[in-house]
Amino acid sequence: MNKAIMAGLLVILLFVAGCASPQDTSPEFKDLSKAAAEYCANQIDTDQRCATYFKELHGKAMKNSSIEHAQRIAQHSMGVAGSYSDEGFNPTEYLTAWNFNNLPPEERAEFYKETPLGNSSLLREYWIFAEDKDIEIAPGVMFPAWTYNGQVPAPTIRATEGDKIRIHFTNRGGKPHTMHFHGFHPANMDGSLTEDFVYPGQSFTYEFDADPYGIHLFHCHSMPLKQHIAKGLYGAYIVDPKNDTRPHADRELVMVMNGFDTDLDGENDVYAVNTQAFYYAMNPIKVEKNELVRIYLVNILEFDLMNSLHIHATFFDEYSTGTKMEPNAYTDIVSFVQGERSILDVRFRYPGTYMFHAHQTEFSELGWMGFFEVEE
Ligand SMILES: [Cu+2]
Repeated sequence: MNKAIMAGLLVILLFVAGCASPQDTSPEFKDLSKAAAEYCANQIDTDQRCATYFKELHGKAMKNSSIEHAQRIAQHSMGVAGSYSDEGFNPTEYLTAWNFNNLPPEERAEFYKETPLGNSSLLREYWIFAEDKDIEIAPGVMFPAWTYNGQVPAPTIRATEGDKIRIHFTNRGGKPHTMHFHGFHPANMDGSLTEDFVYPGQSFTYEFDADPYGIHLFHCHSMPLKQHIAKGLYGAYIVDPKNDTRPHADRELVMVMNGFDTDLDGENDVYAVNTQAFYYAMNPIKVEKNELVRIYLVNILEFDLMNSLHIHATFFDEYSTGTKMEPNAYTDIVSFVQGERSILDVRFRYPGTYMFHAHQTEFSELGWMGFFEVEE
């Protein structure tokens, strides 16, 4: 993905957020969109014509066009295909999907099973497979990924402290893979040494206790490690505390910060939270005013040393690694190295549309930017 194109897309998304009215398919509107896109696509020099065209377009859009329409035209003018395919991975669904709760019961039973253990905890069994699959990382841009269960990030695994986790893992991919979990487990469950590699066609069963409570992650630990992570083999692992004294969360969201190296030069070309560049800019995350939104945030970004999340117009409690009942910070930005993660408790005081993004502006211009839509 060309940087200038994505920068232009960002500008357009910023612009169109907030305008809503009937459609305008007039040639005049199209030309304005095209011109605006052209003059705003240079992220080095600010062209005055960018502001002029957008100002004019803004006025028209407010009167005559819908957000979707302006967005589609602007994206097309810049050579970015209009929208994500409706099939396959859905980042909105991913936010609140754990233990395959997004699947209908019969289908869910193929991948997840709970058995009471008698001591008020559960045996949670998962059926996970590695599979090579092309995934969509920007509108119309496919990436040849290595996945767990055909998606990046992998399905989220969630248990309560003290539960037993058993994972039936099968490698249907083309390289040796493993599942390496952060958390307590015996050495032979670590999935990180050569003897732990699960070769194509083979299976392995991982078993360990859910401990400690917090927000964790899992990823392939096969070699070369950076390739196996960059290709998409990772997911979030949440362990809920047995005795929870934190405020009750009204809404919970899983966010995994990642990126993709599309030209194999060891640098990311597309950045995102939950894989699809600008997805939550096009499809804002709906929350309610004053409710407690709990975000389980994980950074798995390869190649870049740091990543970050900044949320506009609010502050949040940060529970670093989620392993204590008391927050360790009250802030509006967190910065993570790879593998670092936190639970963030956020409330929005005012209704409206608020941006969230990496505060490395390069990352946000290449896709790592979205919106919360706060409703009354
Ligand atoms: Cu692997």
